[in-house]
Amino acid sequence: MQKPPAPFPEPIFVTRPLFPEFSDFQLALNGIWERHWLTNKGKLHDELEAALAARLRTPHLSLVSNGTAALMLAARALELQGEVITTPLTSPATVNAFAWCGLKPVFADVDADTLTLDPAAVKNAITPDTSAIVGVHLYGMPCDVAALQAIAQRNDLRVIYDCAHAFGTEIGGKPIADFGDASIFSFHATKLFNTAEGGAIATADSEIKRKADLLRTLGIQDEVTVALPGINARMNELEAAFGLANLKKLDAEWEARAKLATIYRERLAEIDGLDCFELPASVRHSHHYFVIRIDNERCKITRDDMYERLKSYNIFTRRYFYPLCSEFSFYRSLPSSNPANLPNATKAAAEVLCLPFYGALGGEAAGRICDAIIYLVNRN
Ligand code: T4K
Repeated sequence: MQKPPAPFPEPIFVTRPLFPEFSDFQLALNGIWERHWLTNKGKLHDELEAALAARLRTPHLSLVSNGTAALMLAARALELQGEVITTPLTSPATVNAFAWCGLKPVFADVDADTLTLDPAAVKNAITPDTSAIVGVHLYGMPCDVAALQAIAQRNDLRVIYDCAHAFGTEIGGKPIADFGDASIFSFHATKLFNTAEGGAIATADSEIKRKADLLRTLGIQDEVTVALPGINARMNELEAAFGLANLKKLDAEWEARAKLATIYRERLAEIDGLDCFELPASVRHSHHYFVIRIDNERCKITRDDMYERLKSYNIFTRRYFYPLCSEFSFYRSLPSSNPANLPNATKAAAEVLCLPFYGALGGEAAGRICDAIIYLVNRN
């Protein structure tokens, strides 16, 4: 029997925000002090907006205050009405943002393997009131964009993609923001690329960009014209400075995470009933999360047991996204929330576990996390 591994002396969380070099941030702050300009399309804001549009290879990008606001603004810019079809296996942000815009969420099941919207389930969920499909590229796994686009075209629906986990993802060399009418990103502290709080709307449609830019700043077009009923969803100069400095560290962070992923994959491959969530070879990984699925029947330990017991080693994993959004008290009574309608999402929510995953974790710590996982499986 393997010796029990020693607990980590400090808590190990699912992620740790990427920080820029302090000197780079400080340099950018000097400029803010000199210009005395804090928000409302500052110099750094515009620089970051341009840098991200180039990095994500999208024709138009609007920086905003967070990913949730990006979803709300996208819904408004596309003038959605009635119902939107989406996945229950996502952050509350995805669904709540549309509900805040007065839209009715309709949940469709996910594909059993990709955990993204199942096009057949989407097709079945369409009613005369449907205005859009909202896909989530969950854990950086792209939705079946071709099938969803075909459904949208046939039924005159708009498509929004939630790319919060898919910064830098490519499908067959195409950037992730190439698909749908609009794509939203989150730059929250816990995201691969972060500005502490932040987000963006990317689109190829100049009219959506025009509206998003107005909507993020109260709809104000000029001193005497308020063109749209907008909100305040602006990114400020401090966040933009943090983001510009952080961009310099992004490639190294991605590489470090790729190495951690290899360690996890190699060490955990041997466990019966535990699978690492894999992306197709044609997809460039965002390395946003490292996700395992524990089959509660086949594995010697259940997902929830693993999640609880790892805490005694000071390892704090997360069950993103359990419970499903369809199980929240305020959505539970929707007809589409019936678990019988969502068998794959229900199963996945009981199986997924996100392991600690950030460059500063280091290979040695990832190895020790694997030791703990393997030990817990074998002692059962
Ligand atoms: N769409 C999707 C698919 C999303 O996942 C999200 C956000 C959105 C849209 C909306 O984007 P935003 O409006 O947030 O920009 C976190 C994030 O708050 C949330 O942004 C994210 N999804 C969600 C999946 O995860 P929590 O409640 O799990 O975060 P929290 O505070 O527990 O942080 C996780 C771990 O990170 C902590 O245990 C420790 C570490 N941490 C966190 C922060 C904030 C740090 O070490 N330092 C920090 O500053 O929601």
